[in-house]
Amino acid sequence: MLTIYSDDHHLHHGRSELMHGQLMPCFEMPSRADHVLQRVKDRELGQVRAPHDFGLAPLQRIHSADYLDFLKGAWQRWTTFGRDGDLLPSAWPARTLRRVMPTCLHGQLGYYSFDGGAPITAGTWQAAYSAAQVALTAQQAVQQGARGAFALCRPPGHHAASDLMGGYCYFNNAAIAAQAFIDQGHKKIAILDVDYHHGNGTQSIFYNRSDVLFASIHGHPEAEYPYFLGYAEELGDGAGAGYNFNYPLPAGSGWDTWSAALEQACEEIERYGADIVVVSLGVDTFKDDPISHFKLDSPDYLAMGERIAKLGKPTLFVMEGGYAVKEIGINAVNVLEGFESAQ
Ligand code: 6XA
Ligand code: ZN
Repeated sequence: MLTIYSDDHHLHHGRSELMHGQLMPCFEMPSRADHVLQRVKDRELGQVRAPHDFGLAPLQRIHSADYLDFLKGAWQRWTTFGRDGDLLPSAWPARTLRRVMPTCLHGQLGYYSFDGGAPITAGTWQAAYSAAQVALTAQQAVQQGARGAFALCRPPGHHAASDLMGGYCYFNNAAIAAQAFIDQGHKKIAILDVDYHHGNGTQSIFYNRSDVLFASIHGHPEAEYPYFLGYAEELGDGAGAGYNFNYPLPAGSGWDTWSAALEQACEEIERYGADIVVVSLGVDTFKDDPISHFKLDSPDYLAMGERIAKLGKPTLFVMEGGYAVKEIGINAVNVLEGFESAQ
């Protein structure tokens, strides 16, 4: 399987995030993608290629122009304050407040975020831009006939909404790729999100649409980030009614519980009759993940890939979360090898 990868992800390295009442080093770090790349090479999964540059137009299909402008200029504005730490928001337009657009940097940052988990650093724009191009280049390979392709994206994307960053995400790489398939003539795309966390950004982007089905298996939002979306009763709205499927599972879920949810998600995708499947591939479902609470083990990821292959559709894998850095490569590449083995 072809892998698309850009070294530009090293330009984004957030210093700290708030966890357990303390500022801790960010779990989302460059070595994550480095380990996945190393495993791709060690296992000789296939060629590794750099992305093409498709420009901003495909990003503008998903993200608002004002959000893109803000993100592009935020670091430059921050440096005019003489600061060099990460740029992080501290207030958001939650209930009782108005969704007005302040003129100052911090007010605008709160407007364009839903949490304090997406630090902006000097290289964030370039890294996130390149990650989107990685997704688009892998999308092009599938569009041109590949059975599968792997977009080794970092930073990840599935929490990013049309004009919101959060949860380590800036651009929704999977959504940008799904939209590119639609713009290139496909009628039905299924996004299968297997990351431990609900892909709230992806759900929100396609919630009113029937041309992109979204199915997500994740830690129950009653107890897990992102808390405020990802419940089973969220089934889509308007034209999108009946095209959104959430499978929230309790902490401690292992392969038996998880694979039963995968079976249900796959049956919905089969019923839908998707032309293409886009997999939001997070491996933070792993038993030793430091921020998550499922119990999948490394061989389970082979079985995951095999089940996805049984859908029999051209498939684009887009890297999302996974923080057990030592095993992230094994687990992510196991999904791809499981997919490849089930011809
Ligand atoms: C809260 C946890 C963010 C989770 C990010 C993630 N800071 N999403 O892995 O898939
Ligand atoms: Zn995650």
